[in-house]
Amino acid sequence: MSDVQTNHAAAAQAFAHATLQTGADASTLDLRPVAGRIGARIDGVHLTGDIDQATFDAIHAALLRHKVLFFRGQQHLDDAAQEAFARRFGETVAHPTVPSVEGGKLLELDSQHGARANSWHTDVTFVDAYPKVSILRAVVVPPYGGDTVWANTATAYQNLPEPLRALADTLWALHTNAYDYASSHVNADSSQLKRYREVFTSTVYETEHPVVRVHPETGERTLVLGHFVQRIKGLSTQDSAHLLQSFHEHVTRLENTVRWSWQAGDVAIWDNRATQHYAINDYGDARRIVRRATVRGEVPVGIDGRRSAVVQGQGTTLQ
Ligand SMILES: O=C(O)CCC(=O)C(=O)O
Ligand SMILES: [Fe+2]
Repeated sequence: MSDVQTNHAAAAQAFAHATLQTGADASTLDLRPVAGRIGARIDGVHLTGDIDQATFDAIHAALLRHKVLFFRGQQHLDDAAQEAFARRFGETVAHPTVPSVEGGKLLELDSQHGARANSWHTDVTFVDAYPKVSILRAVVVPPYGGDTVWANTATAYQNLPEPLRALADTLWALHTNAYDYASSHVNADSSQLKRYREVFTSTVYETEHPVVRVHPETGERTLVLGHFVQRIKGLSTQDSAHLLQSFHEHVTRLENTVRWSWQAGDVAIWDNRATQHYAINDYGDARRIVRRATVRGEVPVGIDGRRSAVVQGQGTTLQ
């Protein structure tokens, strides 16, 4: 079987599993894939906190299958309604260090405050039970640029050459919010970014995760990496950096990604246990504002059954 066939077989299996779990059928949605391995657009759905259960279940099943879903024209959502919809997936959580938008738990990323997430990451992996689902709403969109790209960390794992996959299965990595901004951000010394970093790291968190986790809903294996990784345990800094770079190149191969060009009122929902993302910083001084709701996740479990462990900072109870 070719790699592509293997992918599709695995995705179909995961989907069958998800369908079984939720009793939903994503085929009831007006859904079209946006790229080959990740991402689908859904039309004809009005997202609200009280969306009917069958539609919600279909969205949930589609999310597990496609990893990121895009909805246009959701201008009716305000902060409270965005959070109410997010609560359908579980308990919403505030960011551990960045203050929320007043009155709720949403995280705002405003380009004028230095919040430009132009580095590959999975959200909040410096805590143990990092978010399972993130829901992002475009509030202000620049006249050009500012797209976001997502990568599928399940297909990235499946498509690793066998020896690298076997190695990944054995590895653990230390994640921290006090990561190396300079290595991942151009102009990291701008005073604005420095201020943002000060807030972001006001409490330092460190957590050890398996490099490969078993997805609690689909049973798929996914890679747990991205810019919060400080190093792979048991390796020298140099060996760790080389190996991380190899995995990173597999995760971010263009064939393994989907890119979304935002319009105001768009909503993107991603399975944060099976993706990484990157917000492209190519819009100069133009304003770009997005708001994110996050849903509490599960403590990752590696393929040997071991769970992630907090090294520093609060664990699951206070994220
Ligand atoms: O600005 C974006 O498009 C994504 C920002 C981000 O990383 C996030 O919302 O988690
Ligand atoms: Fe993010």
